[in-house]
Amino acid sequence: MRAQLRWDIVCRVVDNYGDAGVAWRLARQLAHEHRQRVTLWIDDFAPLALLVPGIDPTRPAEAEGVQVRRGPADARWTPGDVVIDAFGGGLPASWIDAMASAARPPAWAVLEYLSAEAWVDDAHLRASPEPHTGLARHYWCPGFTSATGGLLREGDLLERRDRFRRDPGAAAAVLSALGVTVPTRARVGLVFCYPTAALPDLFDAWSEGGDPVVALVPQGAAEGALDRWCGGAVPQPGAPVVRGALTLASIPFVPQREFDALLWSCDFALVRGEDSFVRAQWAAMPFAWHAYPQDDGAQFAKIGAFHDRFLQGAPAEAADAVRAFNGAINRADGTALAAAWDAFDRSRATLRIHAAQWADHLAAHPDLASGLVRWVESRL
Ligand code: TRH
Repeated sequence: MRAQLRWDIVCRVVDNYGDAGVAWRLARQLAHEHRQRVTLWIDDFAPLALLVPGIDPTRPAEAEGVQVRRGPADARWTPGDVVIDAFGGGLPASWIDAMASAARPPAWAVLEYLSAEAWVDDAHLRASPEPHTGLARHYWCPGFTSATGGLLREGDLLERRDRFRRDPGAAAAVLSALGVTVPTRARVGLVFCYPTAALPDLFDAWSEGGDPVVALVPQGAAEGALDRWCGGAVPQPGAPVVRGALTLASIPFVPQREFDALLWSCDFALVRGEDSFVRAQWAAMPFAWHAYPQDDGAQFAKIGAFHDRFLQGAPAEAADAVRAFNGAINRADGTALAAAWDAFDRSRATLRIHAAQWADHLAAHPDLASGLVRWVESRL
């Protein structure tokens, strides 16, 4: 029988939805699948309220078995069994002191950013003493190999995905609930990327292309590019903008637990950050990854490292198409985008098969939450 432990997950929101999204996904899975007692301490309820319906941004809440509290600053807290510092945002000095004076200090893990780079294998589970108390913090590094901390994946995710795909009406039902009608022969793509100067060039390529494309743009994403391309007359949910072969459809931001079905309803996706990037991989679909842009261009090493793993064994033409399309998006290279899209689109059938093999390969590794639970139990 598994021990029911008290977990405190601390999340300081830097920007967008991914900090809250990853912390919430982990919290929910620990509570739901592993029956742990979980509190998520978050300093900004707004992104969480979008991801999780029913969370009231003004007050503490309980959602799907997780206690949600504002913090960690100024929060009254007594140490439990495990503390997870999501993305290394840091713990208040009062928490660290309380942990150091506890009869049995909690296990303390810093959940790192996801990377496919080779150093992650060595960095995973490395310990570093907290300078004032000497308490050991362990770095939990998500990643793509069995030497890393793995990826978040709910136990029933792939089964739900396959069931959805076997249901001939499932995708149309999801799209129609979002107010989207799909013309015959159209490919449907989710456009969830960062603001980039190149996006209007991609819209041009789609609009001037042969086969129809329906581009689903979640509300709040890529607004500047939409505005520029549409000359201010931006699409609204239920009222798309149609130009040439492109239907540009604005869709409401869906709750996180519906995000997978949105991906499964698409033929391809542009995803970003960390969580949507991972979900597109579990969706086993052709996707492009707009990595979080960093001032020093560090994202390009991450993209290269990911491609080296992901494209191993992929047919050369499809692999080149992925590199070129991702390159054009991440470099905001509008002039390269039309040709890159054509090649990517031509490779879609091959990429679908490759993506399914990749998802199976990843699913052979333990998922992140299960790995964490096992690590904590091994320390009891
Ligand atoms: O929003 P992101 O860009 O998040 C981030 C942050 O920039 C953060 O600072 C950085 O640390 C991190 O990325 C790596 O992208 P991401 O990670 O894909 O998170 C988006 C979340 O929003 C993800 O959980 C999926 C969810 N989502 C929905 O639930 N519904 C929606 O309709 C959409 C479009 C997304």
